[in-house]
Amino acid sequence: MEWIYLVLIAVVLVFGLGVVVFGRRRSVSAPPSPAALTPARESRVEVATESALQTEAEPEVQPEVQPEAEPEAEPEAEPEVFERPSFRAKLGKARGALTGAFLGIRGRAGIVDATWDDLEEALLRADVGVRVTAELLSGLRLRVKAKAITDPDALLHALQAEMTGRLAGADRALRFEQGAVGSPNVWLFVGVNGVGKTTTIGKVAALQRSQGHSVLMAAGDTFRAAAAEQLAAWAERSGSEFVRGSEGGDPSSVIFDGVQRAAARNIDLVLADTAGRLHTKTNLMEELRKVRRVAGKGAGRVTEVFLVIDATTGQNGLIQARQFGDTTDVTGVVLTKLDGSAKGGIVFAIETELGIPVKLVGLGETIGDLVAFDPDEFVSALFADI
Ligand SMILES: Nc1nc2c(ncn2[C@@H]2O[C@H](COP(=O)(O)OP(=O)(O)OP(=O)(O)O)[C@@H](O)[C@H]2O)c(=O)[nH]1
Ligand SMILES: [Mg+2]
Repeated sequence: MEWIYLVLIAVVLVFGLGVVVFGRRRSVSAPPSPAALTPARESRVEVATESALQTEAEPEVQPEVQPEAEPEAEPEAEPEVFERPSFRAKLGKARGALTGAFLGIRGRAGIVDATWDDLEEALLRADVGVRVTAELLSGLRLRVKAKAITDPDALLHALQAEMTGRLAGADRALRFEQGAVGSPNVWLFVGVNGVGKTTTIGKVAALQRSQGHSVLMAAGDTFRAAAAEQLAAWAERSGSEFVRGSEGGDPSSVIFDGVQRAAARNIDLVLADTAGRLHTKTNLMEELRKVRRVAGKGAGRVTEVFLVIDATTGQNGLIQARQFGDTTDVTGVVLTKLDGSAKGGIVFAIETELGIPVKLVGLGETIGDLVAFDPDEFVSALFADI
């Protein structure tokens, strides 16, 4: 009987030992609980979704959990490559205003009184202005009288040369100073409502980015929220950084902040938008004077103040230029919408009467439709159909 007890005890011992060993093996090969990884995954998502533009501070990273979770810089948009539009192709309307008169003049056998009347009317209609028209014609009359010019063809060629000559010699280079690091160039855009300031900033940004400059846009038009959004879309399109303030806020401080941000990030160029305003509104012009002053107070240097003028406005553009020039020390004019205007002659009035160079010309609504003003090409385009 005793041996039966001994056998039973042995069986129980062997079974117990087996259970202990098997249990240990299971606990060694079990996978870690999913909860152990959760914090690492969360920190990654946070870093990846944080926009570099929206935060001042560097996003926090937890190297001991996920050393590879470095914040990835937003890939900068590649500068767009676009074809430069030609004056000749875009100035159909401006040319049309002159072509009819020129063809009438060429159709006559000689230079007669009606020739001078036609010329005068055409130049005034093209917005060349009373003073410049009178000067151009009196010079030509003297040459005809002296028999230096004897036929209508020669007269028109002489007019073309005179017009080109009047625009020669102006310094149209865009002022960009290669300065100390952290001291961006600031280009300010001013003008009356709807002339094309914001659109021009978008086009200028694209051009400057394609030339290798880094650009920040400051939404100094705090008058309407939509204005900042319009500028933000151009910033995204051109791969520029963007700073805005609150609606109704002080435009000077938005632009000042933009300049400081650009300086901190070693950005080369700040393009500052402003709200459109009538040159006759004294308080708004005073606000602009302050914007101009404050823009140069911080780390940046205001190297250009562009007055944007809509070519379809005609002679009123001259009055605008005078007022804005007095208030903000305008350094150059951007003449927009020349593609849709028969009044390109305003270029002559602005340059001759005010001495402000036309530096850029808008030839359409798309990002590539901005060109450096080239007087030869411009005047040739006006005379192209004769
Ligand atoms: N055809 C043509 N249209 C242009 C040109 N430049 C601007 N525009 C158009 O003009 C309109 C007004 O342009 P904006 O850039 O909003 O003008 P703005 O001066 O910023 O206007 P405010 O901010 O309201 O003062 C838009 O429809 C532009 O597409 C140009 O060179 N040619
Ligand atoms: Mg605007």
